[in-house]
Amino acid sequence: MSDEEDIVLSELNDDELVEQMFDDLYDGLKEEIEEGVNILLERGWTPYDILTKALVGGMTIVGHDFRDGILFVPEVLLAANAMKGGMTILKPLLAETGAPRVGKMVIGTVKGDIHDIGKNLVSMMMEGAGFEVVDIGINNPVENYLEALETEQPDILGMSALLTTTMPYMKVVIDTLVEQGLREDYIVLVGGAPLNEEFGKAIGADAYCRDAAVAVETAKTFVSRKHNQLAG
Ligand code: B1M
Repeated sequence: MSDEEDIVLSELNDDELVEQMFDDLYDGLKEEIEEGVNILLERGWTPYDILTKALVGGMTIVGHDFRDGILFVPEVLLAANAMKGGMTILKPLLAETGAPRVGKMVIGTVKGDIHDIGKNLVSMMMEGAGFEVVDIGINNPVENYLEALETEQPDILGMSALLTTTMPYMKVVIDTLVEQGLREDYIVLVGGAPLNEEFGKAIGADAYCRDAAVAVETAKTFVSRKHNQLAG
């Protein structure tokens, strides 16, 4: 008999439950993750803490083992799917802050890249902080960004890339904005695990954002600066 079968999530204390959620995320158990999220919510955890401590914490372990060749793509996909299950529950709650709309952002993962968990997290956190977010998804060629910017007229363009092979495409997008005389119309924020501040500067972005929380803070700073400039 395996111990696993006997585990009743609601009987675990908070620390044990989070540990168990790490295991369940690792094993791609979506229903268990959803149950764990709901239990933590019932226990008064904030959606933000559940997201960062239980889900992102678990995904970090998955990331390490993927890097080290212990997990493979199918397992990682299952883990990502389980994480999405939890995020679906948290998303409306994170957005429910009642904060006034502070700005608008178009965000998408660049061409050749299908990673979207980080981007989705940034979107959720931005919404939670009162931003309107238009998510144009994954694998976006420059045309998609231009179209969305034209239609949506956001304050911010956000781009995400998780591969060293796709991150240079961010420069293609920024260079095209420059060519078309549009660069100064938008605050350009970039993020993704392989990027760093130097890269952000080198490609002409306004800022590199290490994580979703930094993205929110950076977006707020730049938008209020822009509004002050317009007012002044
Ligand atoms: Co991919 N993958 N993957 N993968 N994958 C990485 C990125 C990798 C580092 C794994 C590894 O080898 N250690 C590696 C890249 C190596 C490199 O480029 N140097 C890699 C590889 C190689 C690949 C494939 C090529 C594997 C293959 O097929 N052989 C392939 C590529 C597919 C493609 O895109 N064309 C591939 C596929 C996949 C899956 C489909 C299986 C799955 C993606 C599922 C999905 O996204 N729906 C997947 C996953 C899950 C990962 C890891 C394990 C986890 C990524 C993740 O979701 N992290 C990843 C390893 C790792 O990063 N540790 C890996 C959690 C997320 C919350 O963090 O995305 O960094 P992150 O986002 C953060 C910040 O970076 C920042 O805020 C977020 C929240 O805090 N941020 C932004 C991100 N975007 C932002 C945008 C902003 C601001 C902040 O704009 C304003």
